[in-house]
Amino acid sequence: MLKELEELKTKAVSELDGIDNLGDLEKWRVRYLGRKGSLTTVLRGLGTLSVEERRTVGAVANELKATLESGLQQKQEALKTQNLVDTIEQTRIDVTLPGYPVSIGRLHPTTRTLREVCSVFSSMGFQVVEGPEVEWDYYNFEALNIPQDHPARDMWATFWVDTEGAGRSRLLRTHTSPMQIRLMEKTRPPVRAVVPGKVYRYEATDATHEFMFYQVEGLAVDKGITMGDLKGTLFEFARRLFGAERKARFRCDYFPFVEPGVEMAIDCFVCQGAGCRLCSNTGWIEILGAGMVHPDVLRRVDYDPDVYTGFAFGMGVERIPLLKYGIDDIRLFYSNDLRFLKQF
Ligand code: YSA
Repeated sequence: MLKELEELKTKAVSELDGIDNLGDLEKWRVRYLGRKGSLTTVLRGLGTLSVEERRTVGAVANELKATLESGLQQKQEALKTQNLVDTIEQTRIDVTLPGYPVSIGRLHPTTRTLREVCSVFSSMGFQVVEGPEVEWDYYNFEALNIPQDHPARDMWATFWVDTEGAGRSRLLRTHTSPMQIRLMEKTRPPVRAVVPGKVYRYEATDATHEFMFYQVEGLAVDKGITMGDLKGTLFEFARRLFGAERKARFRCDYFPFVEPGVEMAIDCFVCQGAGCRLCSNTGWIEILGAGMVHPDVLRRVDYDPDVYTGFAFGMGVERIPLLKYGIDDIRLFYSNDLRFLKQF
């Protein structure tokens, strides 16, 4: 029996030495010290021995039990400490590593241009106001001398929101000019304002045309305002935005709400005026329509055209970065291609 205990000790201690995880340690405990474990079975069998044998074998068996229990406890503590060290190792952060770069956002080229345009006009004494994108037929057309069935409506074929009948239908505004009426209805002269905002047109898109784009409307009404003021203001604007070396051109144009009407164009940056695909072989890119506010428009808002005169203009905002940065397709602005947008 003593020999059996000696062998059991050798085996148990050597197995315990080789254990490197808590799962195996538990199995070891059950194998030797559990209810049906090897040592427990020996201890239970002591009753069958003679008194003399029981004394000797009992003492050795109890000593072995104490040895195994203390070995178990030491191993448990060692493995727990090792586990903790492993966890710390695995979750350790190297604070000396470089951090992830934070990508910095930037303003969309249209937003930058809008701010630039508004700041030039602010410096000339114009206030900046905004208006609704869903507009009444009355403000978008009727009040601007474009009644139902007027051919000028054709060039602004558009997105209707609802159609309740003459003057009471609503649409996505086709230009920012309705704000001329809204402004004059609310204020008495002198008026000097610019209106940035989105406009919408049912348009076949190409390199210079989008179906949604931005305009900045300008309006100045006072006593004694002339065509010379309009030209001076817009040429100064072009000089500040494009630089003195770029050419600006004024030409007659027709808009029902001005008399006379003009368009302003800047020489094409791609072909320097020689003619190319971007400028439709004209050498010029139109950036705005303008003119002297029509007397009927002034009368409609209760301004006396014999006392007050005014000029107005409406410019295409995307055409400005097109000309300034040499972008050859307006559709790039809203196609959300980061390779394009990150250049600004
Ligand atoms: C005219 C006289 C005034 O007293 C006041 C305003 C105006 C402008 C008028 N309301 C208007 O919208 N004229 S426009 O149709 O010729 O557009 C003005 C400018 O918007 C154009 O010169 C062009 O630069 C830009 N534009 C027009 N259609 C566009 C466009 N830009 C991008 N995509 C389109 N589809």
